[in-house]
Amino acid sequence: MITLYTFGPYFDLPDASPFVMKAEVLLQMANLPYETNTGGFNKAPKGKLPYITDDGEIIADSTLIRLHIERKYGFDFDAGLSRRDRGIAWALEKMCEDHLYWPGLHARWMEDANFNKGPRRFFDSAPAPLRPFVVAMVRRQVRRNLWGHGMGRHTTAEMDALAARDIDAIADVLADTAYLMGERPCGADATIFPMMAHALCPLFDTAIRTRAEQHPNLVAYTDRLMTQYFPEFAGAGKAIA
Ligand SMILES: N[C@@H](CCC(=O)N[C@@H](CS)C(=O)NCC(=O)O)C(=O)O
Repeated sequence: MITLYTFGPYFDLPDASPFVMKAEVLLQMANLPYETNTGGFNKAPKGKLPYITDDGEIIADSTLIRLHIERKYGFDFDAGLSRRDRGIAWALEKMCEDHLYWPGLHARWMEDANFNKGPRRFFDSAPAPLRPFVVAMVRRQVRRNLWGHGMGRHTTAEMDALAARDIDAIADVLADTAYLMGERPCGADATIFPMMAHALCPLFDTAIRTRAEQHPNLVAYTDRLMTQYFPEFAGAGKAIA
């Protein structure tokens, strides 16, 4: 049995992390039975979620989970795609994970209004006297990560401009198809859909959300895949939009 270690649902989304949602969609796409466990963060081998255990084997990182499924279970997430489309799908996935993700992280963690109604909630179970110190420490670490990546060295306006190009690129490739690369889901949908679900989360006021909302095809795609992979979250959060 596969166990997927998760943060759990937050912000009316299936998980606080788009990478965890990605791993869950990959498992569903490959039709593999799995259970989820929200108690694994402290033992995460790379200090991040998601990771899985599969018959005693530990695989940490959503893309390495994909490679593991491909290797161990012989599942081809991109079956039916040309070499060119496989390349485009992979490149868009990595654009989301290694570029678009960072302005989104900045908007949630560094802008006080978003932080206070969002990530601050992660620390609600910390002992009250320690809580302000833990919050400040983790927020400092996120700021350092943003700086280390490089995205955090830009102004907010510059980050928003870069993120807008990513959003537009996804909307342009998606066009009027059901899934990123056509009428069937491919591996990159497991990433693009969670990233769009997080970008469109009504709880947060961000330029990324505004940009994504300007693309009806992206909104419809996100709603459709939410219904397909996480039906219990379909329509959640819309009331507070
Ligand atoms: N490359 C990793 C990224 C995972 C990731 O960044 N997870 C974040 C949540 S979105 C995390 O666990 N952060 C905790 C931390 O950095 O302390 C993957 O694809 O799994």
